[in-house]
Amino acid sequence: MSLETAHHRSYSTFLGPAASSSGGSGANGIASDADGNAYVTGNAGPDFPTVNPFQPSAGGLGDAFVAKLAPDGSRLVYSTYLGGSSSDIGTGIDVDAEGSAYVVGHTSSTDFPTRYAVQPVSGGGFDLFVAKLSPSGDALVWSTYLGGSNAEFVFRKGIAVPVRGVVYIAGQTASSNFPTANAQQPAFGGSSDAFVAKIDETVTVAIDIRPGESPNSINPNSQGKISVAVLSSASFAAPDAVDRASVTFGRTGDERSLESCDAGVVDVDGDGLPDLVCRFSTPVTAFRPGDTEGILKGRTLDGLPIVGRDSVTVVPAQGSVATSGGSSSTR
Ligand SMILES: [Ca+2]
Ligand SMILES: [Ca+2]
Ligand SMILES: [Ca+2]
Repeated sequence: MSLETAHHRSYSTFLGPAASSSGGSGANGIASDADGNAYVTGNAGPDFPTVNPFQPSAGGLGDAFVAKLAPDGSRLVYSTYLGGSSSDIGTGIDVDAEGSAYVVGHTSSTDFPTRYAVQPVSGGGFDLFVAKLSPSGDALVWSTYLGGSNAEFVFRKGIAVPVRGVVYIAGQTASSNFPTANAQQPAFGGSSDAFVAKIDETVTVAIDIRPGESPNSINPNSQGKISVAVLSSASFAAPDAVDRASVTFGRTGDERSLESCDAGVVDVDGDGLPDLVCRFSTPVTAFRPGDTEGILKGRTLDGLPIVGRDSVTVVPAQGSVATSGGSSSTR
């Protein structure tokens, strides 16, 4: 039977090491984008072919692979290993409108590659991994463990990405301490349970409004500027990671109030890690009496959304204005 006829342009191809290599490969999950590219994940055998890879060689014992095939099947757009020194198996994959692949699987590696991780360290035994690759396959956008002290597995697809940066995961856990949040069933049922998790890729950063001051007083009638520091942590170097031009700040976080960010670096909280300090136009931040929180939003240089929150005290405080005369508001 031919897979190519006058009406159907199709393909069928092997994907794996060249002949005479030892060990086997297998695919477990597949997705496709609007252009007809196919995205595949599974377990890579030794000598798995790589093209423009994020990880060009195996981390050790069996790794996962992620591969993108061109629409006609004749070419690998990219193909990369993904894994650490122990066993890593990719089981499910989905893709967003920009062509970024999101992969889920399970790993017993304690050195699985992580970045901007929700859970940077394995819970023990097998854990899930969830990872996002750049559209060209040569960068890990983010990657995290997800699991407790016993075994977590994902079988079959186990992943859905309805929109960029929002990932749903389903699988199986034997861990009574599986990490939960906003759980409809907070307690482990015993033996093994199913689980469902949603991951939002927005990176939460620590910020300090008016560094060195407390409380963080803001006078909305001021024509001045408000300084805000984006604080670094061991896994987030704010001066290097933040796209300075992207930063917005104010009562909702969407206010385009940016005046400037420091080119140099300063350690505002004295933890030895240089922080990023930016200044914002007070009128544009739109703070009002009664506001208790300032929100900063932006992106990392590789396009991940960031958000940070800190308390504010708006002066004059609520209740001390517009109390005379009993007149109603004009709006
Ligand atoms: Ca491995
Ligand atoms: Ca585990
Ligand atoms: Ca610091």
